[in-house]
Amino acid sequence: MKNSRIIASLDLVDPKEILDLAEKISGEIFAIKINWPTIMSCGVEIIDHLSNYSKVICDLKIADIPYTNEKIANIASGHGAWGIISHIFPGEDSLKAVVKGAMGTKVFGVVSMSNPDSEHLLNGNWQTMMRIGKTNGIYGIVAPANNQDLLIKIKKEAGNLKIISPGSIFQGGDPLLTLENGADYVIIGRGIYESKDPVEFINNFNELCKRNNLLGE
Ligand code: BMP
Repeated sequence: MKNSRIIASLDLVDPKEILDLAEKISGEIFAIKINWPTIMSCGVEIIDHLSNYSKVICDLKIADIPYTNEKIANIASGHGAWGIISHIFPGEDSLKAVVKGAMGTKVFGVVSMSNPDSEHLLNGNWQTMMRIGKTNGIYGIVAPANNQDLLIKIKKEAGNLKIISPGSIFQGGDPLLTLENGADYVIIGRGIYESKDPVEFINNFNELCKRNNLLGE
């Protein structure tokens, strides 16, 4: 579905299972996100294979020195990633290297996280990280679906940056409210792949978005 607001986080480790599910849902979502468990279990080629079905966002949360960051981003881009998620906290030099290595693949920067203890270290610095992101060519940011107060504040200052939000359902967030409060896309993992019928779950959520005038362009 061209205008779906769902990014399906397929954090599965069996290549057949992930490709079968990707085939079933690809027409009804915006993109698929994969993370380290999938890439480490299935190999980096899983990015190429999934790209046959959908846009693929590689959630690598890159957080290293510039030299290493550039290489990581470049490998993901070379395998067809549509998007890459990077940390911003290591600093401007490190983020610049991600954007350079990404070669046009869209970079999403983490400005806050959904795990409760991210309040202690990371989340308080979201404004600085967002400023660094904006001035270094990122396409979007990651902000939590289970912390609506923070999401609303982040939305007010996000400008053109797309907001993608994890933390719904299994982490307590409400995906519809997350879109209402300004996220462009909700990232949903276990809520989809652990549901009895992932296709039905996705169709129902797309329908709910439609009824609430929340379908994207
Ligand atoms: P789930 O819907 O099953 O909780 O999955 C959420 C996904 O989003 C996981 O891949 C997780 O690593 C990722 N994520 C998150 O949950 N919170 C964040 O702040 C950033 C993430 O990338």
